[in-house]
Amino acid sequence: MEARPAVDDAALGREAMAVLDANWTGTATVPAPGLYPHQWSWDSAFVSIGLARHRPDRAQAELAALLSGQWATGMVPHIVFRTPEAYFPGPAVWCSHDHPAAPASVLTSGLTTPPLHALAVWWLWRHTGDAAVVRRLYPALAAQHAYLATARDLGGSGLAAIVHPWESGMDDSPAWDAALAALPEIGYGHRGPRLAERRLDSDQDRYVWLALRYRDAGYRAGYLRDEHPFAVEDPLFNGVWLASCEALAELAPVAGADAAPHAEQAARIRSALVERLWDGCFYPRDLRSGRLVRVCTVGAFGPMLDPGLPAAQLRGLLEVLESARFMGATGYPVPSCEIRAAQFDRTRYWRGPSWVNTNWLLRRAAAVHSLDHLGRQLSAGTLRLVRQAGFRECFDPFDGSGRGCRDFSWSAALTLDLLA
Ligand code: 9WN
Repeated sequence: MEARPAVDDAALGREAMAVLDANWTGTATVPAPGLYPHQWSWDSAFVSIGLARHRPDRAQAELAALLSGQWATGMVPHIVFRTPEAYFPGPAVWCSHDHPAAPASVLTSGLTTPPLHALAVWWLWRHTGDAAVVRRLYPALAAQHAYLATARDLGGSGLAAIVHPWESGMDDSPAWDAALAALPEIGYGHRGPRLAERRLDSDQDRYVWLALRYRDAGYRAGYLRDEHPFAVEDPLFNGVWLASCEALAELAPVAGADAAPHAEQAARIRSALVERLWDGCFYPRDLRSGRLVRVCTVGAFGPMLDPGLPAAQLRGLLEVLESARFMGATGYPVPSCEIRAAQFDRTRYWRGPSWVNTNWLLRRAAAVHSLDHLGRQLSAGTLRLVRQAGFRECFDPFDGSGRGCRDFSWSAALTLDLLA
């Protein structure tokens, strides 16, 4: 594993800030130079969380820039194209400029991503007390949640469905293998610049095919409900949404709005999670096959962000998390897939490696449940990863070596938060 000279907290913080400064375009922060040259949605939420205590002005600008890409439907896109740099799939694939609901001023993708944004605004408000930020951003957040509650409640259960693996934020997770395998064989030969370890070419073809089908259907909610072949209720996506609904319930009065609809939405998501996705662990539900996808990934712990998670589920999740299936067997927190699963692969992105953002979400979950020991373990283990290997995209959960790209924004931003 690469050796880095020992750095103290102050130096690590300065290094993290330097990465974020280098990745700042003047309008937004790109996830990493080269590989991800535009603005990604949940990346920006994590960046803003990390900057909240240090550069609240930039944290606010980051979120406002992202929300300028919001569609009239309320959908917040997973990519807002910020630079002329090539990326596949770029604007020509999404054709947002042709869609009446897309913003005229900026090009975007047509998919969404885990809705962490209300939690990020709440975080900023909590650390700055700045009510003006809340008043400015609240309407966009409320519209985003209304979109999820209507256009994305494809199962009619109160949960939002993702319609593409990219919407999960965990694009090559084994959780999507079966749903992707059920799609027709596609031989596009569409090849973007990708790291070899990222994903199989056949998967990349299916990702592109799914995106094009949705685009060609005019990004219509009715098409998603009746025809789109990929529709999954995911515990991470919905756990994040629940936490954001709770955040919006607190923010609403600050913006002069009613908290009750957000609290009611949170309660609906909470009971649907338990009724539909719980079976000893939270599993995604594939709405097309009607079945739970029984592979336990780090996404299973998303509902732990909810302070109201029932005690039985909290106990069950903690048992799984601390067992040899996850934290009990690896030197570093938290593998993205349980290590006893046949699909576990310590070298491949969301199929095994540890990520700073999911570690941070779990640390937040530990804080909301007053699990101080777990919180300290997660912070210390995550800081050990970045101290040893730098602000890499992800890390080998056994030996802590870095994987994916370098100078990755959310690894740097959340380090700032963990150091605070
Ligand atoms: C597709 C930008 C994004 C993250 C996702 C991560 C990866 C893209 C990719 O990078 O996804 O959107 O090319 O695989 O999986 O979580 O938002 O950092």
